[in-house]
Amino acid sequence: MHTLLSTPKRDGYRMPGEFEYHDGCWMIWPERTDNWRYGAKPAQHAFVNVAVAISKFEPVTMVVSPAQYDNARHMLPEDIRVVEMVTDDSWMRDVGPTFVVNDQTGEVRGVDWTFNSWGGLVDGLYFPWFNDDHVAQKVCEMEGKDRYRLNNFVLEGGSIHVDGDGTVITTEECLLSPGRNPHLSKKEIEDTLKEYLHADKVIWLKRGIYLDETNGHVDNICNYVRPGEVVLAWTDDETDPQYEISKECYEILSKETDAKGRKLKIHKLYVPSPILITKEESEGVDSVDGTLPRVEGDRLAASYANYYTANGGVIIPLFNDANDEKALALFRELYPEREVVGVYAREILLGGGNIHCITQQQPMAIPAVKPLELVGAR
Ligand code: KQY
Repeated sequence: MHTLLSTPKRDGYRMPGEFEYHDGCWMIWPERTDNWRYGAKPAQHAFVNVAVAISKFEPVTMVVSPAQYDNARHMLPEDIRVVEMVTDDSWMRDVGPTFVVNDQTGEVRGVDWTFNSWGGLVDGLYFPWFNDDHVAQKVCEMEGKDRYRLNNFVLEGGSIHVDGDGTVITTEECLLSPGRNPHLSKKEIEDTLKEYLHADKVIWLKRGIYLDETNGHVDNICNYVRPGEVVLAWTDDETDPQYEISKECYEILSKETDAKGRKLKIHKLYVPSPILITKEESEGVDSVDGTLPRVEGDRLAASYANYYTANGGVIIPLFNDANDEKALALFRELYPEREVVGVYAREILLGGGNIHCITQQQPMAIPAVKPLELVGAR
């Protein structure tokens, strides 16, 4: 594994859309008891369900601490690879590498952004986070992938979505937040995204889901189904603060064109009714100074947009809500070529994210040039 000083754009690498073909999916085992209730056992069952659902479509690797190795190995089926690594929590979307591909040579590399626990000492969610900041490098090393490391640019994978065709969608709430890159202007942030994801256009939404503790990650409010087509978390309830946020996003998206000049087709994806933390759920979490507390009655940032697109399948969070069926029906319509699988995800939501946040795809690059031609060219 080499650390490269150039950029993916200069080297001909791009971040593919999640809907493109994957080599596999990475996850991290939950265990910290100040975020996951009751010794993280209910969350571990939920993570197993997600891993098993994804493993029907592509290989899954679960990263596990040495202390949890035996337990995780026992709870996970043997076709899920379990590897030891020390982490601070279990959000592979945000701490793992953003993989980029070279469509000519079929090579894959990792982008290793700086991770600071969603806002560092300004409004980060736990301290310290240095084990998490090493995860991308360790994954690249395990996979033998070269990496681009950005020491002066904080970003989490959940704060960007791409269409693989030149367009990035993100939110101002997150990328312009004071805890991430206050030394950079909006233009400098946009230029960095373009350079490291190989994009030509950034679409800026203002805000993410109401009360999202990540400062409004885009992956909880919007997702690409395919180039030119997105789902947007939605409510018709004008008394819900989510209404104004979703309406604002809709207005931005409907006026925009993407990098290829296409108007976007926007599908409204109704959020579940407000989900509040119960007394029992709150009491199951250890109180630790410096970690975001889980308080009874607090509203969780629930959204069906936080789903994972796998080879041949989509894995959707369910909440036992009246809108679960509506969401599943929309996904079946939008993904006729994939199997739609719902996983009950309240436990993941209680930790502050959802299925998309706990997964990271490793794309497969399909070379346009045959290997022998490459050898001949050297
Ligand atoms: O939304 C995500 N991508 C991660 C959520 C992290 C919450 C930490 N408590």
